[in-house]
Amino acid sequence: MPRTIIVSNRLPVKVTKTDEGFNLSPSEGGLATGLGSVYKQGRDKWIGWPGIVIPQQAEQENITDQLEEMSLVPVFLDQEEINQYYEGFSNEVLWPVFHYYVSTFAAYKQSQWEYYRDVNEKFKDIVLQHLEPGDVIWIHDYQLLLLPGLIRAELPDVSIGFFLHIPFPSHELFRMIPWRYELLEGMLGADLIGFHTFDDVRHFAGAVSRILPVNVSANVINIGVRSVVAESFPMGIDVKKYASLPLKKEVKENIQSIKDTFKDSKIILSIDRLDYSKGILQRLLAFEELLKTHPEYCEKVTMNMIVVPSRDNVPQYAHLRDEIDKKVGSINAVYRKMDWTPIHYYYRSLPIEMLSALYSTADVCLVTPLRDGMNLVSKEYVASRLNDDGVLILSELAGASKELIDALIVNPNNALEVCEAIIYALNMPLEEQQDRMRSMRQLIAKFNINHWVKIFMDRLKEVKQMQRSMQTRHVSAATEQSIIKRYHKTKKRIIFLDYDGTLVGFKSNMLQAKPDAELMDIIDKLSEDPANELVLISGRKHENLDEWFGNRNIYLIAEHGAWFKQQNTGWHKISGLSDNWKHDISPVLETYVDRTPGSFIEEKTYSLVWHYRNTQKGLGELRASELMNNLKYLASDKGLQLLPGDMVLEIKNVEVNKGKAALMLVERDDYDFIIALGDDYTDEDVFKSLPDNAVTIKVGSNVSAAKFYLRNPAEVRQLLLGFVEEAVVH
Ligand code: GDG
Repeated sequence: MPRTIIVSNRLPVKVTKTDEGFNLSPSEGGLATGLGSVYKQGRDKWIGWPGIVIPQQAEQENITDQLEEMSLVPVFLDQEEINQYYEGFSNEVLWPVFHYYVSTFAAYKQSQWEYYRDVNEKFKDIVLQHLEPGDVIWIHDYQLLLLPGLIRAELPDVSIGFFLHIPFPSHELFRMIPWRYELLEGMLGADLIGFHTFDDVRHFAGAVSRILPVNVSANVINIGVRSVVAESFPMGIDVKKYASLPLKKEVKENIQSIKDTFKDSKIILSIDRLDYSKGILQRLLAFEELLKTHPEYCEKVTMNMIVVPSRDNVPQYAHLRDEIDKKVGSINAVYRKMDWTPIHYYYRSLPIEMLSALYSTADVCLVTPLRDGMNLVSKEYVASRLNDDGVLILSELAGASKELIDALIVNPNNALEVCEAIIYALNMPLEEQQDRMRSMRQLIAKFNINHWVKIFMDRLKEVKQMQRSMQTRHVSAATEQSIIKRYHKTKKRIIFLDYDGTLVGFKSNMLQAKPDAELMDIIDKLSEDPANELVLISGRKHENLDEWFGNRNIYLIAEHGAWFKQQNTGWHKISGLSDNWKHDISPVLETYVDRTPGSFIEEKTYSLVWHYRNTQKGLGELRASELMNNLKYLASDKGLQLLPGDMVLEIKNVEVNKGKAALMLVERDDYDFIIALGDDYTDEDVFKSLPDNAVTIKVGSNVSAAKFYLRNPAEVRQLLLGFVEEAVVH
């Protein structure tokens, strides 16, 4: 069993200083509660900050020893690091931007960024000190976005999972952060990146594809040899723990005392960490609305409000606390009766036995964050309802609302809607409460915390295996040498080279992708050797290939095989084909050009191509799939093939096919070395048509029928140079 090394900003325990020494207690917050019971299995370790600044070396050692017994490893941070990395960059920049509070709170300070980077480095050093071969690293949350990349730079093959516990914003917001590239590159150091919801995955993939020059297909991001997968893993809770707590003696006593206190009054529960994203003030407004517009509920309903102190050194949090104090004070002052107080407000952390009693006694749990990655309080409430009664009111902006669809789902900014939901909840018949609660209980029982850990870890293993199988197909130095050796041993060779994406990179204007001097030199050297038949096989127009390569000693195949030109002869096109279909297809394509700025049509002899490389990101892809759908039936009626390529959609006669063209040439002679290199969909026909002993090489890392792959045109050139340069030696 490989060890898992969990890394997060905070350890799951909080260290506090007492007269007798140091005291360790569980820390609050979703991550600590969620993973706290899981990591203790096996020989796993958890690395993180212990929640206290300890300047003395001797005291640090003392704490390290105490933590070691619990398989915990501290990362000590000094006060300035806490101010700048944690309170500054993490909580004044990343937290607000990721929760869509961008204009109000985010301020971009270079020094905070530098501390953020340095503290991530510090975490990296400690992770590396404790790492053993075979360990799997699981990094958590927004404070450590750079850590996966820093570890990857040192250990290219190690398994790294990353999980973001807060929402990932739309790229429009994310790109406002000055260090957007560095942050994304840091995250992409992981092999698997997990989020709570599918919306977060889409936002992340959208940001990566718009901000970094990498290839993203759906939720897979290809960066060189590594494919990184982004996926949603909605986090669950320790359901058994929350379901068994109400049976404990201490909890039962708490339940009784709450019932005695509130007698006939119904209880609405509100529990959060102090945070503006939790919508605490908005919730108070909705409750005030209820008391104002429905006075019949006064004395019949009480709100139990627990706010757990958090980040109160950050000015916005201190301000929020004051605002909550004032609002609670004013509601209580206006509506209080001699023997009834509308809001029982606690600004403190409560022991779990009290928390469980509060969940058990609440008729309604009001969870209305303005943004929340998941929200575990809502799930804990459901898990605590052993009689299947009680009503959960849940914000549609919490990740949990995607799963707990039987809650009363509300918009937290709409005080009237929340107020009506409270009234509906207070009057909900028991049967309806039980129907809703049962289905939510079933769901959270299945998708519990162990399930979450298991599916994340299983998927990480799969991703790593996928990467390793790609790596074994990558032309390594040894494979390259063996291909070169085989090349030199053979006497009659045929070499098929695709052009765009294989010999040269893509350019925004296709005529800019001209062959450079190095490429011409390679081509000339290869074609000088009388043992070689060099074939350039491209989808480009024959006029274009003729202009660039017409006078070279090579065989040219243009427009996917519609045109061909043998050395020292003119161009021929394959006979018996019709292009009458263009009259019907052209007008359709033109409507797409009119609707999509930046796109254009290229006309070839037997094909029409719709190019969308220079259109707005996302729009081109959307239109291309619309166009595919639009032309599906028309194309098959007319014997045409729709070929999606790299930012193009080509419509061509089915008979024209690079595979057929290549096969025709291969069958003309008895070759003892056949090699084909190509990067796109149309080259797959070549790979499939060639005999088994052919060396087929895909350029880029997508799925392919080729035996090997190379990453980019530079690697292709290196291999070809190997053929010609070694010729001198052999
Ligand atoms: C982040 C994301 C995501 C609360 N009061 C007390 C107490 N708690 C515990 C609750 C719960 C946890 O704190 C709060 O978890 P949330 O999920 O509601 O919120 P965040 O701390 O903001 O967590 C969030 C989470 O990460 C996990 O990925 O769901 O969206 O923001 O477990 O029970 N615990 C104790 N006393 C209290 O007074 N002992």
